Amino acid sequence: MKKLFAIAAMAAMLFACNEKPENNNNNNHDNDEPQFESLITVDGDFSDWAGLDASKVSVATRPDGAVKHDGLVCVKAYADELYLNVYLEFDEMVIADRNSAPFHVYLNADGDETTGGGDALWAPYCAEWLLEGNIFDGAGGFGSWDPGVFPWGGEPNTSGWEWHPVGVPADEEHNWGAIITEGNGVASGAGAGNAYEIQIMREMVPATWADTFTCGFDIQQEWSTVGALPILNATDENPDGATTMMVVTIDK
Ligand SMILES: [Ca+2]
Ligand SMILES: [Ca+2]
Repeated sequence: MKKLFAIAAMAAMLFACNEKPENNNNNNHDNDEPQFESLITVDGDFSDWAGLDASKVSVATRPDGAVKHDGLVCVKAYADELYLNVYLEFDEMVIADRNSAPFHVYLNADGDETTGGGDALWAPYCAEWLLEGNIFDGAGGFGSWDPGVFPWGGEPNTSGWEWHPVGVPADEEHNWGAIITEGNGVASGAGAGNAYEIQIMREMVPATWADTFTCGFDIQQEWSTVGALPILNATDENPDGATTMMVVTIDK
């Protein structure tokens, strides 16, 4: 009888042991589901950008001649299934202070020109979101750009610094208007030389994302814009070189 009990107990144990691998198999099935891998890796090695289908990459370059905010030389944007990837080159003569260089991404994420507002550099003013972070680490080296997220709280189609939820003051108590503060994993970045790459996880920005959206980029020193793209040459009629934002279509 004892023996029989022992056999039954062993059988139960075996059954229990068998259950585990089965569960693991189930987990493995979950893991077998195709996981998205971006063609861009945030590592400060920019050779991956050369491998992209150029027809799917949006590019803005600083024009020759007089440019009011000439600190950005080139910006590329590539939106894949998950991310908005951004590559930028800055002018080291302009971005001389590596302690603080806020980089902004203005997003007309919904692609709707009747919503949002924005910066006077890009018309129409229709960005619903602003991402703000520093590309440097505050100690002279590159850091990982992990921006705060600010919603447009001003009147539609107006410009100014109205980056806060409607009715919420943009003061220290309210994180200066950010609904997600810097350092919460919205994006990551890495740099080398005078170039930098960024990967923004789109679903971390609580936006309505259109398949085709527009964006503008600026970089600052001492909290003043010194570089912007897209931008046109400065003229008497258009001293800021204001233009339209960059058009990006998600590569699905
Ligand atoms: Ca890379
Ligand atoms: Ca909009």
